Amino acid sequence: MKALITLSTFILLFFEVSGELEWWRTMSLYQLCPRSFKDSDGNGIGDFKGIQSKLHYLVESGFDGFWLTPFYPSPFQDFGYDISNFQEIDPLYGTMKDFEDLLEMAHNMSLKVIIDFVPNHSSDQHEWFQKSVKKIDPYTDYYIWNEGKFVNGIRVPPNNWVSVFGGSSWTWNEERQAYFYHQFAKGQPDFDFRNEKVRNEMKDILIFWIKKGVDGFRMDALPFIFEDKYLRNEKLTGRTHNPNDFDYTYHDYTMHLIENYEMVHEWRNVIDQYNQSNVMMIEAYANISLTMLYYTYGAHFPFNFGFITSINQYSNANRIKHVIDEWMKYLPLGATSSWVAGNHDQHRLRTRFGPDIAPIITMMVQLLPGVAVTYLGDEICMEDTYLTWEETQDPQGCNAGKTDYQKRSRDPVRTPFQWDASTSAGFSTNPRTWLRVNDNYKTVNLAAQKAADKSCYKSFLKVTKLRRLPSISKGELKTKLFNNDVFAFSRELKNEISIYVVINMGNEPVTLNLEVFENITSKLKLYHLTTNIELPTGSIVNTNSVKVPARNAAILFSN
Ligand SMILES: *[C@@H]1O[C@H](CO)[C@@H](O)[C@H](O)[C@H]1NC(C)=O
Ligand SMILES: *[C@@H]1O[C@H](CO)[C@@H](O)[C@H](O)[C@H]1NC(C)=O
Ligand SMILES: *[C@@H]1O[C@H](CO)[C@@H](O)[C@H](O)[C@H]1NC(C)=O
Ligand SMILES: *[C@@H]1O[C@H](CO)[C@@H](O)[C@H](O)[C@H]1NC(C)=O
Ligand SMILES: CC(=O)N[C@H]1CO[C@H](CO)[C@@H](O)[C@@H]1O
Ligand SMILES: [Ca+2]
Ligand SMILES: [Ca+2]
Repeated sequence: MKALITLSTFILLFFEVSGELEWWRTMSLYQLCPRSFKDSDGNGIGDFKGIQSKLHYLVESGFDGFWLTPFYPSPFQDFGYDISNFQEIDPLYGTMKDFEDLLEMAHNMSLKVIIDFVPNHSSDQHEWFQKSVKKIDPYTDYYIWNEGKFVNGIRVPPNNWVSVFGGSSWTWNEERQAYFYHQFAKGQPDFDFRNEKVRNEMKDILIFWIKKGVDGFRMDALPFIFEDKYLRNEKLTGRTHNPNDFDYTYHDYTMHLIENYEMVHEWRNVIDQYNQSNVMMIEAYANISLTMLYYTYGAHFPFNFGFITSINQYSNANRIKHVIDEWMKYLPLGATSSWVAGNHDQHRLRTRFGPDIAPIITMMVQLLPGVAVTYLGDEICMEDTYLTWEETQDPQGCNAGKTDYQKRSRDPVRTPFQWDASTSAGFSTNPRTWLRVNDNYKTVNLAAQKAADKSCYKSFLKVTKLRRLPSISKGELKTKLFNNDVFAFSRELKNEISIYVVINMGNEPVTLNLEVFENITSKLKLYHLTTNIELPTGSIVNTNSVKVPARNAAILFSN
C-alpha cells in the first residue's frame, strides 16, 4: 500500500516540472576518486588542491559535475569506504576549508559536486564503534551485536551469513564478549538500522552536507542496509561447499530487504526538506525490478549497471539492444535513465571490452537518454594495471589470497590518472605513488591524446559535445536490430536535427538501409566513426546504403 502511494507521489512530482529539465536529468557526470586524480604536494596521494588545479579539465571535457568517492577520515582498509568520521575530511586530502574552496570553485565553474554517502557501516576506528564496544550509551546498540551460540561446547557465530569479501560476516570482539556483524571487511561493522538513533544520525549527516552546499549524494551499497531481524540462516546455493565463499548461500535475509527502500524514501524526504534541487543516486546491484523499485521509493535515479553486468566484448547486437530496451521498458514514466560502463569496483572499460568496442560503449553511454557516468580515466581509455601480490591493498584481493588475488582485487582499476609522460604520469612529482602508475603511461596519457590527430579522448570529446543538442537531451529513443551483429538507435525531436547511431559488433563491414527509421531524410551526414578507419567523416551518405566498418560505430545526422 505504502509503495503505491509513494509511486503516485513521485510520478506527480516528475510532471510538476515542465519546460526546463532539472540539471541532473541530462548531466554528464565524472566519477572522481580523490586519491587517484591529482597529487598537489608530492606525497604520492591525490588531494583536494590537486582536484582544484584540474577542474578546468572537467569543464573542457564537457562534464556537468563530478561525484567524489569517499574523502572522509578513514584507516583506508577499503578505499575509504571504511569511514571513521562522517562529517570530517581526511587530512591526506586537505582540510574542511579546502573542501569548501573546492566546492566554491567548482560552483564558480558551473560544475556540480555530488558526494558519496556510505550509510551501511562505519570503520571500526569510528568513535561510535569504540564506544559501542565499551557499551557506552547511546552507542551500545549502534551496531549489530550477538553473543553467538554454542555447538558442542564451542562458541560459534549465530548463523551462516557470509561477508561479501569472503569469510563469516561475524567477528568476535574480546572486549565486549560478543560478535559484531559486518557485510564487508571486518574493519567495517554494519550499523543497526533498526535503532532509531542510528537512523537519526544518518539524517544529520545528510543535513550537514546539504548545508555545506553539495549538490547531491551517491548512496553506497543500498541493498545491504537492513538484515533479517531474526538472524535466520540463509539457504545454501549448492554451488560451492566452501562456507567462506559469498556464493555459498543465497542472500534473501541480508540483501534487498524492503526496509532498505523505506529508508530511501525517508532520505528523499530529508533532502527535499532542505534543498529540493539536490539529487540522490543509488548504487545497487540488483535485478531490474528491484533496481526500478528505487525510483518508486524516491531516488532520482539508481545506477543502471546493465553495460557492466549484462554485456561484454563478445555480446552480439541483439543482446546489447535487449539490455537497452529492457531498461527503457521497465523505466517508470517520466523517470530519468542513467548509463554506467565502469567504476572503481570493476575491471576497466578498455580492459573488459578491448580497444574497438570500449569507445562504442562510451558512445552509447553518452548518446542514450538521461544521465551519462564516466569513471576516472575511461575517457582516455586507461587500462587495468597489473599489480603484484605485495602491491595489493584492496581487502577483496587480500582476502582471496596469493593465488587468487588477481581475480578479486579492485586495485588495477584504481591506479593514478595518467596526465602526461613525465614522472608518475604527471599525477605526482613523487616517483612513488599510493598505487603504482600503469607502465603504459608514456603512451597512454591525456597530453599525448590531446596532441594526436585521433585518439580515445578526441573521440570522447566529439561524442560528448552532442549532449548539448536538444534531440539528445530531450529526444525520443528508437532501437532497430538489423542482424546478429548490427543494431542502430535514433534520437529524434520534432523540428530538430535527428541523430542516428549504428553499431556494428561484427568482424565484417556492413552496408545498411537506414530507411527502417520512419521519416528519415534520404541523405545523412556522417559525423563520427569510433575507430577512424579510412572513411572520410563529415561526408554526405545515402540513407539506403550506409557503410559501417567492422567493430565500429557510426554517428549520423539528418540534415
Ligand atoms: C568564486 O567566485 C566569486 C565571485 O566571482 C569570487 O569572489 C570567489 O573568490 C570565487 N571562489 C573561488 C574559490 O574561486
Ligand atoms: C540547492 O541545490 C542547488 C543544486 O545543487 C544549488 O544550486 C543551490 O544553491 C542550493 N540552494 C541552497 C540554498 O543551498
Ligand atoms: C527480482 O528478484 C526478486 C526477489 O528475488 C523477484 O521477486 C523478482 O521476480 C525478480 N525480478 C526479475 C525481473 O527477475
Ligand atoms: C512521420 O511523418 C508523418 C507525416 O508528417 C507523421 O504523421 C508521423 O507521426 C511521423 N512519424 C514519426 C515516427 O515521427
Ligand atoms: C557494490 C559494492 O559493494 N560497493 C561498495 C560497497 O561498500 C563496500 C564496502 O564499503 C565497498 O568496498 C564497495 O565498493
Ligand atoms: Ca597529496
Ligand atoms: Ca547492513
